[in-house]
Formats: sequence, structure tokens, C-alpha cells
Amino acid sequence: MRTETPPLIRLEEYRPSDYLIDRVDLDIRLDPHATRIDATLALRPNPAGRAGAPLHLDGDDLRLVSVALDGAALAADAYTATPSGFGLHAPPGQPFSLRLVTEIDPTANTKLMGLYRSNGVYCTQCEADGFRRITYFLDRPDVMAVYTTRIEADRAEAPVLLGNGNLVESGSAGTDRHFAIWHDPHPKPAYLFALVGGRLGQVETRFTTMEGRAVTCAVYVEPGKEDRAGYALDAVIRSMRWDETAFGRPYDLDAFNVVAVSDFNMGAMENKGLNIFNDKYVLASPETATDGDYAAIEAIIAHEYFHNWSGNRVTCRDWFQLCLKEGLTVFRDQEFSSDMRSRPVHRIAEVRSLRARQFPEDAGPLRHPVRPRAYAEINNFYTATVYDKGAEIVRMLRTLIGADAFRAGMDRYFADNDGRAATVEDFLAAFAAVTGRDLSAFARWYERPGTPRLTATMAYDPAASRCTLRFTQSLPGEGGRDTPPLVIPVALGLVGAAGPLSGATCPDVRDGIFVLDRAEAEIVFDGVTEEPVPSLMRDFSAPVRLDLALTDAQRMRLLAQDSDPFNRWQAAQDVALRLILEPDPARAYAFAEALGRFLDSEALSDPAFAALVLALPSEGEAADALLSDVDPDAIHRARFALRAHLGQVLRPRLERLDAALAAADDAAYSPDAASAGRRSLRNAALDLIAAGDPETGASRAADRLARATNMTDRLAALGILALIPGQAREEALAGFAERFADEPLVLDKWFAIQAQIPEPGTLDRIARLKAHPAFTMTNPNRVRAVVGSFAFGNPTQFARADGAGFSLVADTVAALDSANPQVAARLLTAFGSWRRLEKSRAAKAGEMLNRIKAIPGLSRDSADIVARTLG
Ligand code: 0A1
Ligand code: ZN
Repeated sequence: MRTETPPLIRLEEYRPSDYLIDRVDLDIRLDPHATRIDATLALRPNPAGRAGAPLHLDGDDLRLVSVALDGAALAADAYTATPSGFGLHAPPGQPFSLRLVTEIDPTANTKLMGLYRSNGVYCTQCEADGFRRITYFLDRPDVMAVYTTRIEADRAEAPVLLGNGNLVESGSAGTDRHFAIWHDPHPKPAYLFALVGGRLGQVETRFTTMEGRAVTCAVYVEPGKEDRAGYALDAVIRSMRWDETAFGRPYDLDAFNVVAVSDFNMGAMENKGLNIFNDKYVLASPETATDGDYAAIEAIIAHEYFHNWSGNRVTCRDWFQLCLKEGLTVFRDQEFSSDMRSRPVHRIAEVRSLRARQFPEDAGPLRHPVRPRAYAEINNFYTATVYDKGAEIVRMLRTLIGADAFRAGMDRYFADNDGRAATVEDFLAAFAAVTGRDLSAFARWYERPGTPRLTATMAYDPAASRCTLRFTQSLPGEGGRDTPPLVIPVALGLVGAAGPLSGATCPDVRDGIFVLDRAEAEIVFDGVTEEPVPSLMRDFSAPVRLDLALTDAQRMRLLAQDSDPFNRWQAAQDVALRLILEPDPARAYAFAEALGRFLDSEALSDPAFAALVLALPSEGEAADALLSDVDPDAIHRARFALRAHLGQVLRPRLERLDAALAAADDAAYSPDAASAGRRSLRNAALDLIAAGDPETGASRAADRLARATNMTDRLAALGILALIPGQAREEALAGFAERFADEPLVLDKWFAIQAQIPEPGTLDRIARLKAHPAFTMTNPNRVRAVVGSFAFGNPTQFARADGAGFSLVADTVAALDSANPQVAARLLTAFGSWRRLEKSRAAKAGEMLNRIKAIPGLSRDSADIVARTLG
């Protein structure tokens, strides 16, 4: 039996719910195998719904114990209950109460959706549709209710009991049991419901909001790991303060709790007042976490906290509007991180991640608009497109209307939609209202999939001191010029031999921005006294692919002279990318020399930026630049050869830099951006030295590993060694595993490094890793560390010509799919770019996808991804 393509839910078919739920009273008795949920729902007919319609409540894997309507038992023929739904045939025409008792087994819940146990801790995950695995409900975000939750548990098993909102009462319930009652006064959709019960340690502090509310903020972790929770707690406080200053948004409850759990499908979840996190994004100590981990913790803590306004106070009408909360909240967390760290360095990191994840998605069979119009499984739409391209749209809006109008529009959006379930139209309406602008053309960004291509050419007339720029926009696969154009903010400037030309003027450019809202346009600069190099899409002002034919020398002028740090970095990337795709020794040498001059003049004044300039575009980015016939081995060889060349030419400079930075590195570890930047440049230098001279590289990396006082340096050294076959590598790996045998999150790094080794032997290595005692298929972080790192981070071995890499991933998906379909489906997205591979590899990938498609009983999650990927 073949799995059928799952049916689609469509945006145009949205209709309001026939019933609303105003209040939910829950009495939950936690038990490892038989947890009882006694739910009383205060329902009423929705004036906007169909009068007299039957009531259908969603359910998933539920067992109904009893039901009562307005306090009276229901006749058996008055309702229908199955594991996947509850129907009341003739509901009253006025407000009524429905009491439903269900029983579930949290220990058997391997999907990690609904109520489950992670290392013995009871926790929940309800977005997008997990609440229906706890009780029957109108599980849709436009049904918002006020929740009161009584949680009862064995005192020894779960001494800590947490819920949404404020704690109103707690006490004992018989000899061995106790309870806590939590009340959340803010109406919310069911996807924001949460509870936690378990043995947990905590760190806490107080924060007083701009409104004078005293808030107790706490981070809960596995007992014994409290000393690793301090950074996350500090990030909570900084997030609260920042949202007040940057957006005027105060916190609105007396408690804000963050709980770290080990088994979690995603990064974290913004449940009202009770954020639940993958512990990877909470726990940090210099010994166990890298600079990158600290930055990710800060960003994700902020992201979940900022959802309190963008997502919770103002939520989404339906799941098609997911970008309304996610794109906006990513934009907000990016701004926060930029304020906490170096803005240009952070911007480059954002764009690298967009290009690595979103561009390929947008160019392949899984592409979809930022606001999708149809879905089969909503959990497959928590994508880079919704999150990261969604954030770019918000950023473009700010660029177009200016920072002050943007802030006024945000204030208006929050004021008009507070307590409501809103749409993208509501969001844009707020900005239209404060600016008086028509944003309907801009709104096309939400509807149109694909990455637009922006082609630019320049003509210079020295006699007239005039420079003309021509722009053409096109959207691949969308019928070319017949589709209405997008509104593209083009931030730009002209750069002369000694720097930006400040005397050049153009009537179409305001505050450095030209708004391209036609298919083609020409703009003219006067007062251009020398032939300039155009610097376009400064600060990556729109998510487009820019085609601008410049020579290497022109690009190197931008690297040396542009005032825009993003474009300085971009110029070096462009030269490197071309050298990977079209190797050329003479040009490679000139590039190395230009990088050398750059390093001499400014590496030490901004090490983090210099490290980014030295980092070559990834193999994935090189593949993405080719539209078809991708041979990952050829890309890998070319990129490695370029690294080696840079390492050889730049060696004396890299050694000087390393020495200078080592001297500055005596102080105790601090995760701040400046210290992290110094470490990243030192490690980038060692990486290039090792590429140019593997023997020296191996011994220096082994030395750095031995002396490392923090995980950043240790892991960087191990990563460098991992690329150099030999005894030193195996010894280093073995030593690392022994040292961190009791640290699952650190072992994940060890797993991941090995899964990414670009050698044929990696397949056998992965078989050994899967047999390692610390490996388990039930922990998503472990599966992602081994199989995810392989599928997404090892292009040559995943796409091996013999198909064995595809097979490895397919086997894992097959083994995981019924236990945890979300994680299985996510792994499957690694096949997203299969059609762009050269023919024989593409054929193997296609075979494998068909094999997965034929698995009997394949989950909806995986079936949806396979069907779309095969297209
Ligand atoms: N809203 C969360 C992401 C998230 C989505 C689904 C989940 O289910 C397993 C978990 C988390 C965020 O944006 O952080
Ligand atoms: Zn989010």
C-alpha cells in the first residue's frame, strides 16, 4: 500500500469557529502512565459562526473517561468520541459548559507533542496542534480563553509544579501528593498552554517593569546544573529591559519561568509565562559551551521572550499567518542581538544563515510563500522562509518607511490588535495608517515564493561626470515580466579610489535608498568626478540575488574602501565564490594579496569582522550558486584548494595575528562579543594555516586543544584536526569523548564534528557513532547531531555517487518516522535540492525518496515532505 498524498488545508477556506471558549478550568493529575485531565470548558456560540451547528472538538490519541453538559451526564447518542475527535450533535444555543475527562500516557508519548516526559520531567509542547493530545478542544489559534490550571502530582516525583500565568495557591493533597494552581488572566490560544512537573533546580532574580510590576524571573534546569543557567537568566533580564526601551513593551505577569528539558523537537517555545526550552539553548559554562552557543542562547531566550507581545498578546488568526509572529519576532531578536553585539557582524551572520537555509529552500521543490496558501501538515511550515525571509520583509518595511514611522506603526499594531488573533493584513494596516502609504504592492513579498534576481549595470560618462545605473528585477519560474513587480529597497552608494563619493547626487535616492518598484528602472547620478564602483544592496537591504558584473579589482576596492561593512565582506565573498566555481591561480594569488593588505590594516581593530572576511563561502553556497549539474566533490576540491592557497600565501601574517591575539587572551573566559571575536579570528587563522600546511596544522591544533581553557578553542581545534586524517585526529577525538563522557550536549558536538568529515570512511564512522552508548534515537538533539549534521553539513558524503549517503538518511527516517514524525520529516528536507545534483546522483536521491514514499503507514509529516520534494 502506498501512502496517499495528504489533503490540503487552504487559506481561502478559512471561516470563523462556530463556537468560542471563554474559560478553561483544568485539573490535571500527573501520573507516569495514566495522567487524568479533568477539563471544564465555558463555551458559547460564536456570533460570527453558523448558528445551531454541531460542535466538533479536535483530539489526537485521546481516551475519553467521562463527559457532562452543564453538570449533567450526556446520553450516549448525544455525542461521539474517538481518539481523534469529540462531537456534540445538538449543542445548546446559549453559553454552556462541557466537562470532559480524558486519560493519557505521557511516558508513551514519543512524538514529544502534547504532554510527555523528558528524563522523567513532565512537560508539554502544544504548538501547533499538541493541546488536542491533552484534552478535546477547539485547537485553533483564533479561539482564545482564560485558563486556570490545577496540577497535582506525587511530591517526590515532581516537587516543582509550573503552569501559565501567576501562582495562586499550592499545598498538599494527601500524604504523598501536592498541588499548585496557576491562573493566566490573559486570554490565549491553546497552543500557548504549558505545564511542567518534575525535580528541577533553579536560579532566579527580580525585575521591575517600566509599569512598576515586580516580576520573579527564574530558569529551571536539571538539579546540579544551576551554575550553567546564569547566562540564560541574565539574557531574560536584558530582553525584558530591551523590549521596554526599543518597543515600549513591558512584561505583564508576576512570574516569568524558563524550563530546560533534554528531549525537545525544536529550539524553544514561548508558552505564556512558561517558556520551555531545548536545554541546548539554556545551559552554558565556559567548559561546555562555545561562543556560538552563548550567542544562540541569548538570541533564543530573547526570541521566546519577545513573543510575549508578538505572538501571545497579539496572536495569529490561523496558521497561514505564522510569519506574523515568527518573522516579526525573528526581526526583533535580530535587533536585540545587534544591540548586544556588533551590528555589522551580526548582520553578516543573519545573511549567511539566510543564504545557507532559505535561499536553497526557495529555489527547490519545498519552496512556499512567506504566507503559504495551503498546507497538508502545519508542523512542516516552521521553515527558514517563514522565519528568516519573514524577518527580512519586516526589515524592508522599516527601511522603506524609516525607523520613526516603523516604531509608530508597531505601537499602532500592538494597540489595535492587543488580545486579538490577527492577520498579515492587520499588520500592514497599522503601518499604512501611520504613514498614509498604500502598502499593497509591498504586500506581494508575502505572497510570492522564490528569490528575486536583481540585475544591475553601470555606465559612466566622464565628460558629463555622470553615472547611470540600470536595474531589472525578475522572479524565477514566475512568468518573468508579466508578474507584478516587487518593491525592492536598494541601499546604495558609489565608491571611488579613495572612498565613497560624497559629491554624487541622484534625485531618486533618498537617505541612501532607491526604491525599485518597477520591473526595470534607470537612475542617474550627477557630480561623479571619477569612475566609481557601485556598492549595491548595502547591509543586504532586500532578500534578492544580485547580479552585478564587477572585476576582482573593483570588488577589492569595495573591500578596502566601502563605508558599508556588509558590502566590504560581500565583495570578498564574491571573489572567493567565483574562484571556487572557476579556479584560477593568478586571480587567487591577487585575492590572497588583497586579503593580506586588509588583514594588515585592520584585522586587529575588528577581529570578528576580519574572521568573517577570511571565511570562504560554504560548499552549500557554492552549490546554490549553480542552477544545475552540481557535483559536490568538485566544489569540495576547489574550495579546499583555495583555502590551502590562502593559507600558504597568508601564512606569515596569520602567524603574526595569532601571536598578537594570543597575547591579548590571558584573561579569564568571557562570552562577550569582543572576546569572542578575538577567539574567532585566532581560530580562523589556525584553520587557514592548517589548510596550507596540514602537518604543521595538525600539531598546532593538537597543541591548542591541549592548552584550551574553554569549549570555543577546544572545539575549533578539534574541528581543524578532524579535517586532517591520521593518528593525531583519532587520539584527539578519543580524548575528547573520554573527558566529556557525562555531558550529552558536549558529546553532540563530538558526534557532529565526526558526521561532517568529508571522507568516504565517514559512513562507517557513523555506524560506529550510532552504536555509541550515548547515542539514542529517542533524543532529537542526538539524532540531529549525528544524522542531521551528516545530511545538512556533509555535502560530499550525503550526496555520494553510490547513493550510500542518501540511504543512511533514508534508513534513519524510516526508523524514526512513527515514533517522532516531526524530527523524521525535518531530516527528510535534506533532500530538498536533489534535482540540482548531477544526473547520476539525482537519480539515486530520487530512488531513495520513492523508497520512503512507499513505506506503509508513513506519517503525514514525512508523506507531505516526500510528496512535495518529488513534486
Ligand atoms: N514557536 C516556537 C517554535 C516551535 C514550533 C513548534 C514546536 O513544536 C514542536 C516547538 C517550537 C518558536 O518560534 O520559537
Ligand atoms: Zn518564534
